[in-house]
Amino acid sequence: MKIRRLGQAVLTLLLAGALWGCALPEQEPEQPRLLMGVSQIGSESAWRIGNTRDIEEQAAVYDVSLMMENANQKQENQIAAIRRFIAYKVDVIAFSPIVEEGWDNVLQEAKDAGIPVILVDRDIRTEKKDLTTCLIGADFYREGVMAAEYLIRKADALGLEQVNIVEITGTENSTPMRQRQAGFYDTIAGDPRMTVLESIDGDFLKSRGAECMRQLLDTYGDSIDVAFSHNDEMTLGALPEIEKAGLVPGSDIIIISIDGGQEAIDVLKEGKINCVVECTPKLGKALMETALKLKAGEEVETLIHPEEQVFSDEMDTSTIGPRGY
Ligand code: GYE
Repeated sequence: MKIRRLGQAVLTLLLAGALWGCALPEQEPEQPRLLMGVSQIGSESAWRIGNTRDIEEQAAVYDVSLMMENANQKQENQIAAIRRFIAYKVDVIAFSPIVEEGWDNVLQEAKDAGIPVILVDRDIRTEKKDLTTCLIGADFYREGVMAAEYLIRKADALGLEQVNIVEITGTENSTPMRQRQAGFYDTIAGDPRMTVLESIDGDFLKSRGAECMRQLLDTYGDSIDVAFSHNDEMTLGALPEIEKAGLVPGSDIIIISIDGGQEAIDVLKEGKINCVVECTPKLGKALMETALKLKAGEEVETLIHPEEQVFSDEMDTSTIGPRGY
């Protein structure tokens, strides 16, 4: 008897539970683990587009909710975006500063609001301390060194006695422009064969790469031995200009590029580019992991450089796999 009553009681409880369950209001959707504001520079290159895509993909993998804003190559748009992120009280701000100077005020505002800032890809210059937590980006100085080391090997292989270089640089005052140039110049400085005829600002844009190359060809004609371009887009803009001038890129002029996007690698395989130093845009995974650590109050590495390599006519280029950007 007792046992039957107990059974009935359990059944009643179960039924009540089930009914209660049905009557429950819909559960709130789970909160994302973290809300991140990202100020991206723009869409100037395959590198940049690949970087944006990678950040979005990795955010989905790590269940991070993104507010992603494209600044269309304008510093003031980046500053406005960071201010919106602060007003929105995001957990973490990540941004890729178009140039190195001019961020002190807005970053102080983020600091005062208690929001950690992660630098992605490029660095800032400031007198103030602790405005940002860390930098996740390539070692641009090393990229410049690798480009110059390739050139020295190439000059040796061809037995060149004099090497006239033209340089098309990335955006003035940006970290990759400054450091790629410094690494390249420091490395060729010890080689008396090397002369930089001229360096012009191509702003990392394909159209500017073409303009710069036209101008350089007008001035120096076929005395140019090498074109060192700070990114693939400018290189791809410059190549047709060299051909229009009746010269063959890859043999009449040694072409050195940086990034390693698919299009440039295809042209390297065709022999019109001699060397491409890799700069990977795949920084999303390290970014998400760092942001989650910051939210959890854990220590983070202050500098994360991805591994990079050199692709060139010194290797069997048919072994280079798909690049993904
Ligand atoms: O090389 C270029 C892009 O900051 C590393 O910016 C990045 C550079 C990259 O537009 O293609």
